[in-house]
Amino acid sequence: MSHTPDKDWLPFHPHPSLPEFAVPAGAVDAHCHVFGPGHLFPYAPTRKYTPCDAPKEKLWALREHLGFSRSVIVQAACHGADNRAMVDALQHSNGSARGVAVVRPEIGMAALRELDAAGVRAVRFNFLKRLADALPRAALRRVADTVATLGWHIVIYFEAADLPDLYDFFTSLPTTVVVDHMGRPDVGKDPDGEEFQFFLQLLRENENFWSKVSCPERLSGTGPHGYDDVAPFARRVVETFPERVLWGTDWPHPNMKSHMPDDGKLVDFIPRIAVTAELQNKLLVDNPRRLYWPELGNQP
Ligand code: 0GY
Repeated sequence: MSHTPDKDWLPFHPHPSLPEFAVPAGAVDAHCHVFGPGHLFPYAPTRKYTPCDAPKEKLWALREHLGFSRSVIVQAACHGADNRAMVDALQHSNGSARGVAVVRPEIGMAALRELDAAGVRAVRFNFLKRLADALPRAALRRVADTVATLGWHIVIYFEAADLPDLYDFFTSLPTTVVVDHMGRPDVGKDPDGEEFQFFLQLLRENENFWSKVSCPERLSGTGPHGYDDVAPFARRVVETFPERVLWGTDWPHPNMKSHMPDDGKLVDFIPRIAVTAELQNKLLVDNPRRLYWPELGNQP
């Protein structure tokens, strides 16, 4: 074993159920990760957690089991800015996966173009201190300006309590901006309350902002697999911004402590937040294709 996972690390579900909800043809899992394997792609020395390996072969098997066609692989914090595991997965995906990278501010254009050729279409800015040390905003701003020239977008991960401080920085970004997991609302609060309304304002007033409506398992206080407290928040975002929402499994569910979700049951949560076939199609097919595979047009 090239590494020892954290003592309280929960491994991904070994045998997820078959979902009852059949996702539409061409569905995209727009938020998932690969970890290692550590003996091929070592975890970053600066990492804040050490996971169990979750290699690309397991990701492809899960995707098929759940009925999805494509994946967007988000560079995981445990690999720092070493994107090799993610890029290797993209390069073995036959064009069926795109990537979101984490980069150092000093990265040059040649390295960015290599990532682009592999299928990377975005960078992620992570503001969760338990996952990564945030870079100064001036450095992030330089990265943003550079990746904008490649037509990439920016994925941001933050918690609701930090949005007031980050709002002006976010709205100054020059690209499409995708918010992870609805900006991690406190779902014990009222969706009509100040905190979530502020998040909705971010999307309403900035048409370049999108949201992933993923991760009920992370946000829920009421727990699996109903996630009843998350449903009204996610449904509100899907119905208010149907053209700017994405969904992902978040497999292999890093840093879950309360429970490890059954991925089949996560898929069964989708019709509770996107309640019509039209909304499901936008969420799972049209929107992610527009962002990650625009060149496909109307091809299957
Ligand atoms: C997620 C959430 C988490 C982890 C990461 O890069 C990561 O390690 O994103 C988390 O711990 O909340 O989106 O996977």
